[in-house]
Amino acid sequence: MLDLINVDYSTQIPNNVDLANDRQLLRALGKWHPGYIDWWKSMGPEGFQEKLVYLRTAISVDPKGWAKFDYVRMPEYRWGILLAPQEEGRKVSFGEHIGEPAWQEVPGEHRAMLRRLIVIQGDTEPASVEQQRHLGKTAPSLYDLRNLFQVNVEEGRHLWAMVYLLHKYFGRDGREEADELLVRRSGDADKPRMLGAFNEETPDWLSFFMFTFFTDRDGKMQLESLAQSGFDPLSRTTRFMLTEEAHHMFVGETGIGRIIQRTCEAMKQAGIHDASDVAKVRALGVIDLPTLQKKLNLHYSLTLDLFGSEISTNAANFYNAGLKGRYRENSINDDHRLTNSTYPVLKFIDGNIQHMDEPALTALNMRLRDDYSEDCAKGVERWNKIIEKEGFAYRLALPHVAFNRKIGEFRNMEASPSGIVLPAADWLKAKDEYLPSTSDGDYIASLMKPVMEAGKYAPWIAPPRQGIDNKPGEFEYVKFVA
Ligand code: BYC
Ligand code: FE
Ligand code: FE
Repeated sequence: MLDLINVDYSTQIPNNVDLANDRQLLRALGKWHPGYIDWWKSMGPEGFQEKLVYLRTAISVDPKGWAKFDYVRMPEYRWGILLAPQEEGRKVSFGEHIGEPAWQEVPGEHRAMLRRLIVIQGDTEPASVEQQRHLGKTAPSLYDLRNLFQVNVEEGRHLWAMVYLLHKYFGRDGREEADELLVRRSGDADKPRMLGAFNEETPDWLSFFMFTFFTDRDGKMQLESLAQSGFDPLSRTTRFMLTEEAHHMFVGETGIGRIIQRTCEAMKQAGIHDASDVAKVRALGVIDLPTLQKKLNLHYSLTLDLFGSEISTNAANFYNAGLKGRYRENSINDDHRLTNSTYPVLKFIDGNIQHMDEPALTALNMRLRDDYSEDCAKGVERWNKIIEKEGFAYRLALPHVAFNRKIGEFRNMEASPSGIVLPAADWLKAKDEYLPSTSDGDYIASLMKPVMEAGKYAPWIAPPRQGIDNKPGEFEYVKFVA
Protein backbone atom coordinates (compact mmCIF):
# COMPACT_ATOMS: atom_id res chain seq x y z
CA MET A 1 0.00 0.00 0.00
CA LEU A 2 1.12 3.46 -0.86
CA ASP A 3 2.38 5.58 2.00
CA LEU A 4 0.06 8.52 1.89
CA ILE A 5 1.90 10.77 4.29
CA ASN A 6 5.33 10.34 2.75
CA VAL A 7 4.31 10.46 -0.85
CA ASP A 8 7.10 11.31 -3.20
CA TYR A 9 5.23 14.30 -4.52
CA SER A 10 7.40 14.77 -7.54
CA THR A 11 6.58 11.33 -8.92
CA GLN A 12 3.27 10.37 -7.33
CA ILE A 13 1.40 13.41 -8.55
CA PRO A 14 1.03 13.24 -12.32
CA ASN A 15 1.88 16.75 -13.42
CA ASN A 16 3.09 18.89 -16.26
CA VAL A 17 4.17 21.82 -14.11
CA ASP A 18 7.69 20.55 -13.37
CA LEU A 19 6.73 19.80 -9.81
CA ALA A 20 9.98 17.92 -9.16
CA ASN A 21 11.96 21.14 -9.45
CA ASP A 22 9.67 23.41 -7.45
CA ARG A 23 10.74 22.74 -3.87
CA GLN A 24 8.61 25.47 -2.38
CA LEU A 25 5.43 24.22 -4.02
CA LEU A 26 6.25 20.62 -3.11
CA ARG A 27 6.64 21.66 0.51
CA ALA A 28 3.33 23.54 0.51
CA LEU A 29 1.45 20.67 -1.15
CA GLY A 30 3.14 18.22 1.19
CA LYS A 31 1.67 20.09 4.14
CA TRP A 32 -1.78 20.31 2.61
CA HIS A 33 -2.03 16.71 1.38
CA PRO A 34 -2.59 14.87 4.72
CA GLY A 35 -5.51 17.19 5.48
CA TYR A 36 -6.92 16.46 2.05
CA ILE A 37 -6.69 12.70 2.61
CA ASP A 38 -8.35 13.07 6.02
CA TRP A 39 -11.09 15.07 4.39
CA TRP A 40 -11.48 12.51 1.60
CA LYS A 41 -11.72 9.63 4.06
CA SER A 42 -14.20 11.34 6.36
CA MET A 43 -16.28 13.29 3.80
CA GLY A 44 -15.73 11.34 0.58
CA PRO A 45 -17.66 8.24 -0.61
CA GLU A 46 -18.86 6.40 2.46
CA GLY A 47 -18.25 2.68 2.76
CA PHE A 48 -16.18 2.11 -0.38
CA GLN A 49 -12.79 3.55 0.46
CA GLU A 50 -11.03 0.16 0.47
CA LYS A 51 -12.75 -1.23 -2.61
CA LEU A 52 -11.05 -1.48 -5.98
CA VAL A 53 -12.73 0.84 -8.45
CA TYR A 54 -12.13 0.87 -12.19
CA LEU A 55 -11.24 4.56 -12.62
CA ARG A 56 -9.68 6.78 -15.19
CA THR A 57 -6.74 8.87 -14.07
CA ALA A 58 -5.57 11.95 -15.92
CA ILE A 59 -1.90 11.40 -16.67
CA SER A 60 -1.16 13.89 -19.42
CA VAL A 61 -2.82 16.60 -21.48
CA ASP A 62 -2.43 14.89 -24.84
CA PRO A 63 -5.97 15.02 -26.30
CA LYS A 64 -5.45 11.56 -27.82
CA GLY A 65 -4.49 9.80 -24.62
CA TRP A 66 -4.78 11.92 -21.53
CA ALA A 67 -6.24 9.26 -19.26
CA LYS A 68 -5.59 5.69 -18.28
CA PHE A 69 -8.05 3.22 -16.75
CA ASP A 70 -7.21 0.86 -13.92
CA TYR A 71 -8.42 -0.52 -10.60
CA VAL A 72 -7.53 1.74 -7.67
CA ARG A 73 -8.56 2.32 -4.09
CA MET A 74 -9.88 5.84 -3.99
CA PRO A 75 -7.63 7.23 -1.24
CA GLU A 76 -4.70 6.11 -3.42
CA TYR A 77 -6.01 7.83 -6.52
CA ARG A 78 -3.29 9.90 -8.19
CA TRP A 79 -4.79 13.36 -8.15
CA GLY A 80 -2.69 15.17 -10.70
CA ILE A 81 -1.90 18.78 -11.54
CA LEU A 82 -2.35 19.22 -15.24
CA LEU A 83 -2.60 22.40 -17.27
CA ALA A 84 -3.53 22.68 -20.92
CA PRO A 85 -0.44 23.51 -23.01
CA GLN A 86 0.72 27.12 -22.98
CA GLU A 87 -0.18 29.04 -26.11
CA GLU A 88 2.75 31.00 -27.47
CA GLY A 89 2.12 34.76 -27.38
CA ARG A 90 -1.34 34.51 -25.83
CA LYS A 91 -2.94 37.92 -25.15
CA VAL A 92 -5.66 39.22 -22.85
CA SER A 93 -8.66 39.06 -25.17
CA PHE A 94 -11.24 41.28 -23.44
CA GLY A 95 -11.70 44.09 -20.93
CA GLU A 96 -9.53 47.10 -20.26
CA HIS A 97 -6.26 45.17 -20.71
CA ILE A 98 -7.23 43.80 -24.12
CA GLY A 99 -4.20 43.18 -26.33
CA GLU A 100 -1.66 43.08 -23.47
CA PRO A 101 0.31 39.85 -23.05
CA ALA A 102 -1.54 37.34 -20.85
CA TRP A 103 -0.22 37.38 -17.27
CA GLN A 104 2.04 34.57 -16.11
CA GLU A 105 2.03 36.02 -12.59
CA VAL A 106 -0.85 37.49 -10.59
CA PRO A 107 -1.54 41.08 -11.67
CA GLY A 108 -1.13 43.02 -8.41
CA GLU A 109 -4.05 45.38 -8.91
CA HIS A 110 -6.50 42.49 -9.43
CA ARG A 111 -5.07 40.10 -6.87
CA ALA A 112 -7.98 40.07 -4.40
CA MET A 113 -10.61 39.60 -7.10
CA LEU A 114 -8.67 36.81 -8.74
CA ARG A 115 -8.14 35.00 -5.47
CA ARG A 116 -11.84 35.21 -4.70
CA LEU A 117 -12.80 33.71 -8.06
CA ILE A 118 -10.38 30.83 -7.56
CA VAL A 119 -11.60 30.22 -4.01
CA ILE A 120 -15.26 30.18 -5.06
CA GLN A 121 -14.49 27.78 -7.89
CA GLY A 122 -12.42 25.63 -5.53
CA ASP A 123 -15.14 25.57 -2.87
CA THR A 124 -17.73 23.96 -5.14
CA GLU A 125 -15.55 20.94 -5.95
CA PRO A 126 -15.28 19.33 -2.48
CA ALA A 127 -18.83 20.51 -1.74
CA SER A 128 -20.22 18.26 -4.46
CA VAL A 129 -18.25 15.27 -3.12
CA GLU A 130 -19.75 15.91 0.32
CA GLN A 131 -23.24 16.16 -1.15
CA GLN A 132 -22.82 12.80 -2.88
CA ARG A 133 -21.18 11.04 0.02
CA HIS A 134 -23.97 8.58 0.88
CA LEU A 135 -25.09 7.60 -2.62
CA GLY A 136 -22.80 4.57 -2.94
CA LYS A 137 -25.03 2.64 -0.55
CA THR A 138 -27.98 2.73 -2.96
CA ALA A 139 -26.28 2.50 -6.36
CA PRO A 140 -28.49 0.95 -9.07
CA SER A 141 -25.52 -0.97 -10.54
CA LEU A 142 -21.75 -1.33 -10.38
CA TYR A 143 -21.56 0.69 -13.59
CA ASP A 144 -23.35 3.62 -11.92
CA LEU A 145 -21.39 3.18 -8.71
CA ARG A 146 -18.18 3.47 -10.68
CA ASN A 147 -19.43 6.58 -12.48
CA LEU A 148 -20.32 8.21 -9.16
CA PHE A 149 -16.80 7.57 -7.88
CA GLN A 150 -15.27 8.76 -11.14
CA VAL A 151 -17.10 12.05 -10.79
CA ASN A 152 -16.09 12.25 -7.11
CA VAL A 153 -12.36 11.69 -7.64
CA GLU A 154 -12.34 14.18 -10.50
CA GLU A 155 -14.07 16.82 -8.39
CA GLY A 156 -11.32 16.05 -5.89
CA ARG A 157 -8.79 16.71 -8.64
CA HIS A 158 -10.54 19.99 -9.46
CA LEU A 159 -10.01 21.01 -5.84
CA TRP A 160 -6.32 20.17 -6.28
CA ALA A 161 -6.29 22.28 -9.42
CA MET A 162 -7.47 25.37 -7.52
CA VAL A 163 -5.25 24.62 -4.53
CA TYR A 164 -2.30 24.44 -6.91
CA LEU A 165 -3.07 27.97 -8.10
CA LEU A 166 -3.48 29.24 -4.54
CA HIS A 167 -0.22 27.66 -3.36
CA LYS A 168 1.80 28.54 -6.40
CA TYR A 169 0.69 32.13 -6.97
CA PHE A 170 -0.76 33.57 -3.75
CA GLY A 171 1.80 32.94 -1.02
CA ARG A 172 0.64 32.83 2.56
CA ASP A 173 -2.95 33.96 2.10
CA GLY A 174 -3.28 31.44 -0.73
CA ARG A 175 -2.20 28.69 1.64
CA GLU A 176 -4.69 29.89 4.24
CA GLU A 177 -7.50 29.84 1.68
CA ALA A 178 -6.43 26.33 0.63
CA ASP A 179 -6.72 25.20 4.25
CA GLU A 180 -10.16 26.79 4.56
CA LEU A 181 -11.36 24.79 1.56
CA LEU A 182 -10.98 21.68 3.74
CA VAL A 183 -12.80 23.25 6.69
CA ARG A 184 -16.11 24.36 5.18
CA ARG A 185 -18.76 21.66 4.84
CA SER A 186 -21.78 21.35 2.60
CA GLY A 187 -24.96 22.10 4.54
CA ASP A 188 -23.15 22.97 7.78
CA ALA A 189 -24.94 25.70 9.77
CA ASP A 190 -21.71 27.29 11.04
CA LYS A 191 -19.29 26.80 8.17
CA PRO A 192 -21.31 26.18 5.02
CA ARG A 193 -19.96 26.01 1.48
CA MET A 194 -19.96 29.39 -0.25
CA LEU A 195 -22.73 29.06 -2.85
CA GLY A 196 -26.35 28.13 -2.15
CA ALA A 197 -26.83 25.06 -4.34
CA PHE A 198 -23.78 23.41 -2.82
CA ASN A 199 -25.44 23.28 0.57
CA GLU A 200 -28.47 21.35 -0.69
CA GLU A 201 -28.86 17.63 -0.25
CA THR A 202 -28.43 15.02 -2.95
CA PRO A 203 -30.67 12.43 -1.34
CA ASP A 204 -31.11 9.91 -4.16
CA TRP A 205 -29.83 8.87 -7.58
CA LEU A 206 -32.43 10.86 -9.44
CA SER A 207 -31.01 13.94 -7.70
CA PHE A 208 -27.49 12.83 -8.52
CA PHE A 209 -28.24 12.55 -12.24
CA MET A 210 -30.10 15.89 -12.23
CA PHE A 211 -27.19 17.47 -10.35
CA THR A 212 -24.61 16.23 -12.83
CA PHE A 213 -26.79 17.33 -15.73
CA PHE A 214 -27.69 20.79 -14.39
CA THR A 215 -25.14 21.79 -11.76
CA ASP A 216 -22.04 20.30 -13.37
CA ARG A 217 -23.19 22.20 -16.44
CA ASP A 218 -22.92 25.43 -14.46
CA GLY A 219 -19.41 24.16 -13.81
CA LYS A 220 -18.89 23.91 -17.55
CA MET A 221 -20.17 27.45 -18.20
CA GLN A 222 -18.13 29.00 -15.38
CA LEU A 223 -15.01 27.07 -16.36
CA GLU A 224 -15.45 28.14 -19.98
CA SER A 225 -15.60 31.75 -18.79
CA LEU A 226 -12.53 31.32 -16.59
CA ALA A 227 -10.72 29.57 -19.46
CA GLN A 228 -10.84 32.94 -21.22
CA SER A 229 -8.94 34.53 -18.33
CA GLY A 230 -6.00 36.83 -18.95
CA PHE A 231 -4.34 35.12 -15.97
CA ASP A 232 -2.80 32.36 -18.04
CA PRO A 233 -2.35 29.68 -15.33
CA LEU A 234 -6.08 29.91 -14.52
CA SER A 235 -6.96 29.68 -18.19
CA ARG A 236 -4.77 26.64 -18.74
CA THR A 237 -5.99 24.92 -15.57
CA THR A 238 -9.67 25.37 -16.32
CA ARG A 239 -9.23 24.36 -19.95
CA PHE A 240 -7.99 20.98 -18.84
CA MET A 241 -10.75 20.64 -16.22
CA LEU A 242 -13.29 21.00 -19.02
CA THR A 243 -12.01 17.76 -20.58
CA GLU A 244 -13.16 15.90 -17.48
CA GLU A 245 -16.38 17.88 -17.08
CA ALA A 246 -17.81 16.38 -20.27
CA HIS A 247 -18.04 12.97 -18.61
CA HIS A 248 -19.87 14.39 -15.58
CA MET A 249 -22.59 15.80 -17.79
CA PHE A 250 -22.66 12.55 -19.76
CA VAL A 251 -23.39 10.69 -16.52
CA GLY A 252 -26.30 13.04 -15.81
CA GLU A 253 -27.78 13.09 -19.27
CA THR A 254 -27.56 9.34 -19.87
CA GLY A 255 -28.66 8.60 -16.31
CA ILE A 256 -31.92 10.50 -16.78
CA GLY A 257 -32.20 9.13 -20.33
CA ARG A 258 -31.98 5.57 -19.03
CA ILE A 259 -34.63 6.27 -16.37
CA ILE A 260 -36.94 7.67 -19.06
CA GLN A 261 -36.25 4.67 -21.27
CA ARG A 262 -37.09 2.22 -18.52
CA THR A 263 -40.26 4.07 -17.50
CA CYS A 264 -41.53 4.20 -21.07
CA GLU A 265 -40.80 0.52 -21.63
CA ALA A 266 -42.65 -0.40 -18.44
CA MET A 267 -45.64 1.79 -19.36
CA LYS A 268 -45.83 0.23 -22.82
CA GLN A 269 -45.64 -3.26 -21.43
CA ALA A 270 -48.46 -2.50 -18.98
CA GLY A 271 -50.57 -0.86 -21.67
CA ILE A 272 -50.51 2.57 -20.01
CA HIS A 273 -51.04 5.36 -22.52
CA ASP A 274 -51.30 8.33 -20.18
CA ALA A 275 -47.84 9.06 -18.79
CA SER A 276 -49.34 11.50 -16.26
CA ASP A 277 -51.19 8.75 -14.44
CA VAL A 278 -48.76 8.80 -11.54
CA ALA A 279 -50.42 6.11 -9.41
CA LYS A 280 -50.57 3.58 -12.23
CA VAL A 281 -47.00 4.20 -13.28
CA ARG A 282 -45.68 3.98 -9.74
CA ALA A 283 -47.43 0.66 -9.30
CA LEU A 284 -44.93 -0.62 -11.88
CA GLY A 285 -41.98 0.31 -9.65
CA VAL A 286 -40.55 2.88 -12.04
CA ILE A 287 -40.18 6.66 -11.84
CA ASP A 288 -43.12 8.50 -13.41
CA LEU A 289 -42.37 11.35 -15.79
CA PRO A 290 -44.24 14.03 -13.75
CA THR A 291 -41.90 13.33 -10.83
CA LEU A 292 -38.93 13.63 -13.17
CA GLN A 293 -40.30 17.00 -14.25
CA LYS A 294 -40.52 18.16 -10.61
CA LYS A 295 -36.94 17.11 -9.91
CA LEU A 296 -35.90 18.89 -13.08
CA ASN A 297 -37.72 22.04 -11.91
CA LEU A 298 -35.87 21.89 -8.61
CA HIS A 299 -32.36 21.33 -9.93
CA TYR A 300 -32.63 23.80 -12.77
CA SER A 301 -33.90 26.59 -10.53
CA LEU A 302 -31.31 25.88 -7.81
CA THR A 303 -28.59 25.98 -10.44
CA LEU A 304 -29.80 29.24 -12.00
CA ASP A 305 -29.07 30.84 -8.64
CA LEU A 306 -25.40 29.97 -9.15
CA PHE A 307 -25.13 32.58 -11.89
CA GLY A 308 -25.51 35.40 -9.34
CA SER A 309 -27.63 38.49 -9.86
CA GLU A 310 -28.65 39.40 -13.39
CA ILE A 311 -27.17 42.83 -12.80
CA SER A 312 -23.78 42.56 -11.12
CA THR A 313 -20.93 45.00 -10.71
CA ASN A 314 -18.77 42.06 -9.60
CA ALA A 315 -19.27 40.49 -13.01
CA ALA A 316 -18.46 43.80 -14.73
CA ASN A 317 -15.29 44.14 -12.65
CA PHE A 318 -14.18 40.55 -13.38
CA TYR A 319 -14.61 41.23 -17.09
CA ASN A 320 -13.01 44.67 -17.14
CA ALA A 321 -10.02 43.31 -15.27
CA GLY A 322 -9.61 40.57 -17.89
CA LEU A 323 -10.13 37.81 -15.30
CA LYS A 324 -13.40 36.20 -16.40
CA GLY A 325 -14.74 36.37 -19.95
CA ARG A 326 -17.92 35.36 -21.69
CA TYR A 327 -18.85 31.91 -22.93
CA ARG A 328 -16.87 31.45 -26.15
CA GLU A 329 -15.52 35.00 -25.92
CA ASN A 330 -13.25 34.54 -28.90
CA SER A 331 -16.00 33.58 -31.30
CA ILE A 332 -18.12 36.64 -30.40
CA ASN A 333 -17.86 39.42 -32.95
CA ASP A 334 -17.77 42.71 -31.01
CA ASP A 335 -15.27 45.05 -29.34
CA HIS A 336 -14.70 42.73 -26.33
CA ARG A 337 -14.80 45.76 -24.03
CA LEU A 338 -18.58 46.24 -23.84
CA THR A 339 -18.34 49.83 -22.68
CA ASN A 340 -21.03 51.02 -25.11
CA SER A 341 -23.33 48.07 -25.63
CA THR A 342 -26.45 46.78 -23.97
CA TYR A 343 -27.97 43.38 -23.28
CA PRO A 344 -31.65 42.52 -22.71
CA VAL A 345 -32.17 41.52 -19.09
CA LEU A 346 -35.29 39.83 -17.78
CA LYS A 347 -36.62 41.81 -14.82
CA PHE A 348 -39.54 41.96 -12.44
CA ILE A 349 -41.04 45.42 -12.75
CA ASP A 350 -44.39 46.57 -11.34
CA GLY A 351 -45.55 43.00 -11.01
CA ASN A 352 -44.58 42.02 -14.55
CA ILE A 353 -41.77 39.94 -15.95
CA GLN A 354 -40.24 41.84 -18.85
CA HIS A 355 -37.04 42.46 -20.79
CA MET A 356 -35.09 45.69 -20.25
CA ASP A 357 -31.95 46.75 -22.03
CA GLU A 358 -29.13 47.15 -19.53
CA PRO A 359 -25.43 47.98 -19.93
CA ALA A 360 -23.85 44.81 -21.30
CA LEU A 361 -21.00 44.90 -18.79
CA THR A 362 -23.18 44.64 -15.72
CA ALA A 363 -25.45 42.11 -17.46
CA LEU A 364 -22.76 39.46 -17.92
CA ASN A 365 -24.23 37.04 -15.38
CA MET A 366 -27.54 37.20 -17.22
CA ARG A 367 -25.82 36.56 -20.52
CA LEU A 368 -23.99 33.51 -19.22
CA ARG A 369 -27.22 32.26 -17.69
CA ASP A 370 -28.91 32.58 -21.08
CA ASP A 371 -26.11 30.58 -22.70
CA TYR A 372 -26.56 28.00 -19.98
CA SER A 373 -30.32 27.74 -20.47
CA GLU A 374 -29.81 27.20 -24.17
CA ASP A 375 -27.37 24.39 -23.47
CA CYS A 376 -29.78 22.77 -20.98
CA ALA A 377 -32.70 23.01 -23.40
CA LYS A 378 -30.82 20.92 -25.98
CA GLY A 379 -30.34 18.16 -23.45
CA VAL A 380 -34.01 18.23 -22.47
CA GLU A 381 -34.93 17.88 -26.14
CA ARG A 382 -32.76 14.78 -26.37
CA TRP A 383 -34.72 13.34 -23.43
CA ASN A 384 -37.97 14.22 -25.17
CA LYS A 385 -36.81 12.32 -28.24
CA ILE A 386 -36.63 9.17 -26.12
CA ILE A 387 -40.20 9.69 -24.88
CA GLU A 388 -41.41 10.42 -28.39
CA LYS A 389 -39.68 7.38 -29.85
CA GLU A 390 -41.42 5.19 -27.29
CA GLY A 391 -44.72 6.64 -28.47
CA PHE A 392 -45.79 8.89 -25.59
CA ALA A 393 -47.13 12.42 -25.91
CA TYR A 394 -45.60 13.62 -22.61
CA ARG A 395 -42.98 16.39 -22.80
CA LEU A 396 -40.38 17.56 -20.31
CA ALA A 397 -39.57 21.27 -20.25
CA LEU A 398 -37.33 23.73 -18.46
CA PRO A 399 -39.33 25.89 -16.04
CA HIS A 400 -39.36 29.66 -16.47
CA VAL A 401 -36.28 31.42 -15.04
CA ALA A 402 -38.47 33.28 -12.53
CA PHE A 403 -39.58 30.00 -10.98
CA ASN A 404 -38.34 29.16 -7.46
CA ARG A 405 -35.47 31.62 -7.31
CA LYS A 406 -33.50 32.74 -4.25
CA ILE A 407 -30.93 35.00 -5.93
CA GLY A 408 -31.41 37.97 -8.25
CA GLU A 409 -34.43 39.71 -9.83
CA PHE A 410 -36.96 37.05 -8.95
CA ARG A 411 -35.94 36.25 -5.39
CA ASN A 412 -38.82 38.15 -3.77
CA MET A 413 -41.68 36.89 -5.90
CA GLU A 414 -43.23 33.59 -6.92
CA ALA A 415 -43.95 32.31 -10.40
CA SER A 416 -45.31 29.08 -11.81
CA PRO A 417 -43.07 26.91 -14.01
CA SER A 418 -44.71 28.50 -17.02
CA GLY A 419 -43.80 31.98 -15.78
CA ILE A 420 -47.13 33.21 -14.43
CA VAL A 421 -46.70 35.49 -11.43
CA LEU A 422 -48.41 33.97 -8.39
CA PRO A 423 -49.59 35.46 -5.10
CA ALA A 424 -47.82 33.81 -2.14
CA ALA A 425 -50.93 31.90 -1.08
CA ASP A 426 -51.43 30.38 -4.54
CA TRP A 427 -47.79 29.40 -4.69
CA LEU A 428 -48.05 27.59 -1.37
CA LYS A 429 -51.11 25.71 -2.57
CA ALA A 430 -49.50 24.69 -5.86
CA LYS A 431 -45.97 24.09 -4.66
CA ASP A 432 -46.27 20.31 -4.42
CA GLU A 433 -47.33 20.15 -8.05
CA TYR A 434 -44.19 22.02 -9.10
CA LEU A 435 -41.50 20.69 -6.80
CA PRO A 436 -40.85 17.24 -5.32
CA SER A 437 -43.12 16.78 -2.29
CA THR A 438 -42.36 14.73 0.78
CA SER A 439 -44.37 11.84 -0.64
CA ASP A 440 -42.52 12.05 -3.98
CA GLY A 441 -39.29 11.89 -2.02
CA ASP A 442 -40.55 8.89 -0.05
CA TYR A 443 -41.51 7.09 -3.24
CA ILE A 444 -38.12 7.67 -4.85
CA ALA A 445 -36.40 6.65 -1.62
CA SER A 446 -38.39 3.39 -1.65
CA LEU A 447 -36.84 2.52 -5.02
CA MET A 448 -33.27 3.15 -3.92
CA LYS A 449 -32.20 -0.44 -3.28
CA PRO A 450 -28.61 -1.21 -4.16
CA VAL A 451 -27.77 -3.61 -6.98
CA MET A 452 -24.17 -4.75 -6.59
CA GLU A 453 -24.01 -7.72 -8.96
CA ALA A 454 -21.99 -7.20 -12.14
CA GLY A 455 -24.17 -6.68 -15.21
CA LYS A 456 -27.41 -6.26 -13.19
CA TYR A 457 -29.49 -3.06 -12.92
CA ALA A 458 -32.15 -1.73 -10.57
CA PRO A 459 -35.63 -2.13 -12.08
CA TRP A 460 -36.17 1.65 -12.44
CA ILE A 461 -33.27 2.28 -14.81
CA ALA A 462 -32.28 0.82 -18.18
CA PRO A 463 -28.75 -0.53 -18.74
CA PRO A 464 -26.38 1.78 -20.60
CA ARG A 465 -25.87 1.26 -24.31
CA GLN A 466 -22.13 0.96 -23.89
CA GLY A 467 -19.70 0.13 -21.12
CA ILE A 468 -17.04 2.48 -19.78
CA ASP A 469 -13.72 2.06 -21.63
CA ASN A 470 -15.60 -0.29 -24.00
CA LYS A 471 -15.99 -2.91 -21.30
CA PRO A 472 -18.60 -5.64 -21.78
CA GLY A 473 -21.92 -5.72 -19.88
CA GLU A 474 -20.78 -8.14 -17.19
CA PHE A 475 -17.69 -6.13 -16.32
CA GLU A 476 -16.97 -5.78 -12.60
CA TYR A 477 -16.51 -2.00 -12.28
CA VAL A 478 -16.10 -2.20 -8.52
CA LYS A 479 -14.45 -5.19 -6.87
CA PHE A 480 -15.54 -6.15 -3.41
CA VAL A 481 -12.79 -8.67 -2.76
CA ALA A 482 -9.36 -7.21 -3.30
N1 BYC B 1 -25.07 31.62 -3.28
O1 BYC B 1 -22.77 40.24 -7.86
P1 BYC B 1 -23.49 38.97 -7.53
C1 BYC B 1 -18.79 23.90 -10.41
C2 BYC B 1 -23.05 36.35 -3.59
S1 BYC B 1 -19.99 25.13 -10.41
C3 BYC B 1 -24.52 32.38 -2.32
O2 BYC B 1 -24.86 38.80 -7.97
P2 BYC B 1 -21.35 37.65 -8.76
C4 BYC B 1 -19.20 22.55 -10.00
C5 BYC B 1 -21.79 36.82 -4.31
O3 BYC B 1 -20.67 36.00 -4.00
C6 BYC B 1 -19.12 26.63 -10.89
N2 BYC B 1 -24.02 33.61 -2.54
O4 BYC B 1 -22.70 37.72 -7.99
C7 BYC B 1 -20.43 22.07 -10.33
C8 BYC B 1 -21.67 38.24 -3.89
O5 BYC B 1 -21.04 38.30 -2.63
P3 BYC B 1 -20.09 39.56 -2.24
C9 BYC B 1 -18.48 27.37 -9.74
C10 BYC B 1 -24.08 34.11 -3.78
O6 BYC B 1 -20.24 37.80 -7.83
C11 BYC B 1 -20.80 20.78 -9.91
C12 BYC B 1 -23.11 38.68 -3.71
O7 BYC B 1 -23.88 37.49 -3.54
N3 BYC B 1 -17.67 28.45 -10.22
O8 BYC B 1 -17.69 24.15 -10.75
O9 BYC B 1 -21.41 38.45 -9.99
C13 BYC B 1 -19.94 20.02 -9.17
C14 BYC B 1 -23.60 39.47 -4.89
O10 BYC B 1 -23.41 38.66 -6.01
C15 BYC B 1 -24.63 33.37 -4.84
C16 BYC B 1 -18.02 29.75 -10.21
O11 BYC B 1 -19.07 30.10 -9.74
C17 BYC B 1 -25.15 32.08 -4.55
N4 BYC B 1 -25.70 31.31 -5.50
O12 BYC B 1 -21.48 36.13 -9.30
C18 BYC B 1 -18.68 20.52 -8.85
C19 BYC B 1 -17.07 30.72 -10.84
N5 BYC B 1 -24.56 34.12 -5.95
O13 BYC B 1 -19.02 39.63 -3.31
C20 BYC B 1 -18.32 21.78 -9.25
C21 BYC B 1 -16.54 31.74 -9.91
C22 BYC B 1 -23.99 35.27 -5.61
O14 BYC B 1 -21.01 40.72 -2.20
N6 BYC B 1 -17.57 32.56 -9.31
N7 BYC B 1 -23.69 35.27 -4.31
O15 BYC B 1 -19.53 39.15 -0.89
C23 BYC B 1 -18.16 33.62 -9.93
O16 BYC B 1 -17.90 33.89 -11.07
C24 BYC B 1 -19.13 34.45 -9.14
O17 BYC B 1 -18.71 34.47 -7.83
C25 BYC B 1 -20.60 33.98 -9.19
C26 BYC B 1 -21.47 35.04 -8.50
C27 BYC B 1 -21.01 33.77 -10.62
C28 BYC B 1 -20.81 32.69 -8.41
FE1 FE C 1 -15.48 20.19 -11.04
FE1 FE D 1 -18.00 18.23 -12.55
